[in-house]
Amino acid sequence: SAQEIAPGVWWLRAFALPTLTSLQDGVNEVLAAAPWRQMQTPGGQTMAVSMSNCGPLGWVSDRAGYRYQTHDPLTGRPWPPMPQTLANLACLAAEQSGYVQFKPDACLINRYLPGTRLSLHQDRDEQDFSQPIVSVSLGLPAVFLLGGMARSDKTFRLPLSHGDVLVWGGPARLRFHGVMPVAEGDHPALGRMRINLTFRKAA
Ligand code: MD3
Ligand code: FE
Repeated sequence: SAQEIAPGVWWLRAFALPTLTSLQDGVNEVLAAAPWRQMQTPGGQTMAVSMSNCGPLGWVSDRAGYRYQTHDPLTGRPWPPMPQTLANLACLAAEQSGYVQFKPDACLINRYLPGTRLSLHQDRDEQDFSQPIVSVSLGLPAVFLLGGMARSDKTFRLPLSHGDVLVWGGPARLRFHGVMPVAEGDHPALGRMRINLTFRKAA
């Protein structure tokens, strides 16, 4: 059941568990075509999080900046299609949070090994901020940081578990957020990693 934990932020605990095996199959299929890679920040640093994408658009970062593009820079091919189970889950989670007809065109897949963190940032590379973002957490647990509209605003901690889905829209869409370093562990389904699927309408 969806719970609104802050204006526009919905937490659907264990929402992804019933479809877990088909989600995992979908992710593995994507990774076979578009393998994990660590992108470069515009400043030239290697990002700690490994990434891949599926769907018509994929999020990329390099010396030229952050953007969405139709082709995988690693393989030169279009990003693999978004598996139907992934798209369906994102659409259903958005709907249960009051965001009707969410049709993501981009799914960023993030991999966190123990010790990996994601520093506080805003998601602002998309065209239409009236569209929500849906995030699915799999594997090792993580503490998610939810800030405000300014980087200096106080942050709240959300403990995210395997199968949890978060939906961010409306007044929450441009809030700062990040992920604390993932603790060491060995998850029964995914081993020593956390995977996050982030569904967005980029164009
Ligand atoms: C809160 N990924 O890839 S997704 C990202 O767990 C990213 O990998 C995180 O932040 C991860 O950009 C969390 C959840 C998320 C996405 C957008 C948000 C949280 C958000 C926008 C506003 C507030
Ligand atoms: Fe983000």
